[in-house]
Amino acid sequence: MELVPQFRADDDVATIASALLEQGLVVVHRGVEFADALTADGAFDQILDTTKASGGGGSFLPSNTKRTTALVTRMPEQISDLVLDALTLALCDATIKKNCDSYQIHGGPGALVIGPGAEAQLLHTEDRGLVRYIRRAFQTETGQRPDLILACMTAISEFTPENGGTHVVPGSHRWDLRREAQPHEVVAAAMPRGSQLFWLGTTLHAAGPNLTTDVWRKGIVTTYSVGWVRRETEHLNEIPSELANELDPRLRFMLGFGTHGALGGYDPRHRKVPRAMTKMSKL
Ligand SMILES: O=C(O)CCC(=O)C(=O)O
Repeated sequence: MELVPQFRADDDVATIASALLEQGLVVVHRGVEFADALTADGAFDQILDTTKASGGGGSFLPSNTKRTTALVTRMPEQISDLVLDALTLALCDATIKKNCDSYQIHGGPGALVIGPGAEAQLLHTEDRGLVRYIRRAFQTETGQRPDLILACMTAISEFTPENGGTHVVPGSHRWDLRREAQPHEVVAAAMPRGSQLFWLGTTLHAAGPNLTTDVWRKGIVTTYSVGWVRRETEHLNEIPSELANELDPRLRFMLGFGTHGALGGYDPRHRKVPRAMTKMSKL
């Protein structure tokens, strides 16, 4: 098995899922058409053109990074297809569904674009925002953490070790949080436009350095989480009710317009809210 297991979209989903659970990450090659469908109308590039680069100076993001989360609002049709993609949902089913009734969109979908000169980001895990509270509330240590998050990076441009291709640490998803990766354990996940990198919420990863002088590494990142944790991106604040009403009901539900068991209810007599779903099973 390669360090970063590689698959094609028509490979057996169960095989892809078992490599994801075993190594903590996989790359799935989907062909350039997959990215073309997301960018053909020019909306994505327009969003990038109007987004200022930021980061650096000791912040979480590397310098010269363009990042924006509000893609559902700005390119809803393409994002709906991306987020509800059957293979992606099958991988959510195989990883985080066992720990919830239904999963949700945790962070993004957002553009994550690394510009020339950006330095390497510090390795981190996607569950870092949750695990500190789990540890505090349950007074447990973090040797083995449950699968609560699945992340997906779609390559809108080619990802290479030179232009900021995501750094990943295969196998780190089962490490204790205190273990630091050694340089020889870190791999740059190279992939062509249209491919997708999936990693578990417990897998160490980071944006790689962009050593080029003129290449922008462009990606769209979406994270999914079990439906009972607080989302990293609060879509209810970001998405206007009129747009929410037009969205695919499954997408609307996964953005938080619905409940998870007894969680997330409200009294609909007092405010006109988007057509919220009470149960995913009704969709
Ligand atoms: O841009 C990347 O490749 C990964 C970035 C990342 O993990 C983050 O900003 O949280």
